[in-house]
Amino acid sequence: MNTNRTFTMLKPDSIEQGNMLPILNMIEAAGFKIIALKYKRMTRDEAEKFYSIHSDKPFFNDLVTFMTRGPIVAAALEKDNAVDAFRTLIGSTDPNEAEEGTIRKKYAKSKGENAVHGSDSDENAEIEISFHFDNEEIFS
Ligand code: DAT
Ligand code: MG
Repeated sequence: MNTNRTFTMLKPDSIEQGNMLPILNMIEAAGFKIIALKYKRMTRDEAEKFYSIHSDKPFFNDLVTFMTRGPIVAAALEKDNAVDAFRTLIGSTDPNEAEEGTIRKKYAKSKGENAVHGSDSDENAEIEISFHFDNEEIFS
């Protein structure tokens, strides 16, 4: 299993606010190689599946509605220790608790609409990358 890959989405709030390129810039400037990239709108079905681990949470319906209200940018990223390094770059789930200089501190408005997704483990990174990309769409 690869331990140098992670998966991200630039969420609809980032796209709506014109932050697609600034966020991609921060990701590249932090040393991540973008090995797959897609601009798409998720269906409700896809979003429910992607976030199925949260299906019993009170915020699940709002989360799915938010994630499907407009397009997202999905990307697979490569860097040493990618999962942890990317979680550090994006900061805490709640932007009010995120460190200075993190993507969420800079661009997220709330815990619910928090600009970016980042995988939480190597195992989930692989699952999430293959959820959005076929092998021939990955340039590693
Ligand atoms: P993260 O995205 O930092 O991995 P998570 O996996 O716990 O956080 O939750 C997934 C997403 O669900 C999160 O990015 C935003 C939303 N969410 C989590 N907790 C929430 C809460 N208490 N209220 C509203 N939305 C929440
Ligand atoms: Mg998570």
